[in-house]
Amino acid sequence: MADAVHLGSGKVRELYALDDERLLLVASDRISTFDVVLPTEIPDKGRVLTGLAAFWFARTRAITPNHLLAIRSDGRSTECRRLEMLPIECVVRGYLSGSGWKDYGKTGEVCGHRLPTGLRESDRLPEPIFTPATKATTGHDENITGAQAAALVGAERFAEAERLSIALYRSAAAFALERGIIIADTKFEFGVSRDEGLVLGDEALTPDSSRFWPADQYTPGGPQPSYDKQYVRDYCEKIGWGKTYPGPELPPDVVSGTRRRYVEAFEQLTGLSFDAYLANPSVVLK
Ligand code: PZK
Repeated sequence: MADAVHLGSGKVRELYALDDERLLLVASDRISTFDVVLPTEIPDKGRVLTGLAAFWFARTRAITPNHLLAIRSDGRSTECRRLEMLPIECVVRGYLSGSGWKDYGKTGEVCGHRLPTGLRESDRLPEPIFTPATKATTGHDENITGAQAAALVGAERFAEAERLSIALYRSAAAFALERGIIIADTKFEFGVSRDEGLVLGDEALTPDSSRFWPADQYTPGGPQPSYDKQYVRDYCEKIGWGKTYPGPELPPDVVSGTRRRYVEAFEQLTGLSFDAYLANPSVVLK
């Protein structure tokens, strides 16, 4: 890291430049809930997310190339190809939740997709839909229509990003469902490379970039428990935190229960023991 230049911070990640062509993406153990980063860390959370994203990069390479070059031995840092990132978030929704549910309630549409009437919160959609959003530098990403997204990236790039995003979601959601996890929705970020066109970047198909629900508890008609963050949310509700900065410290049982859920998601999806990942992070690439 001696000559890595810090480029930016996400809520829970750091980005460094290694040279003109390569970046280092480092996932911390920080956790956010209700958009606030909490003062207590979840041990190994960054390693779980890094390992899961790398696992998905390896098993979606037939659908799209990606930016991953190497996982470092710490299990939380990845070397990535530097890309020209598209200025849109490529969101795919297979279920009606979050801002999609809100927009549907107001207009019957989500990002210009007219949906059937009578859908309930968390219902599965007849087909997954591509619901792009702008990248807000501060505050919240804003849902936009396909026409608005196409105006930002060009019609051809937009059509390709939509096709790849839907294909990635279908493949991953089917795989995860067989392993007891519903991926209700997910966000992809694509970049462009000279020779390969659109390349999948960022961190993909993790519980931080997606809504993971436990399939065995799925009950549409209301909000679903979060696979990973439910203990944290329940604790925050219990103590009556106002959901504005600063967030509360988490007690040890909430930390350990939450860590267990992250590790469980990793093990269920990859079929690998998390200890095997810690011993040699590259096991997820095989
Ligand atoms: C890139 N971010 C988001 C911000 C983070 C992450 N392969 C790439 N090439 C060029 N730029 C990016 C990527 C990727 N991935 C990603 N911003 C730029 C971001 C802050 C901290 F960890």
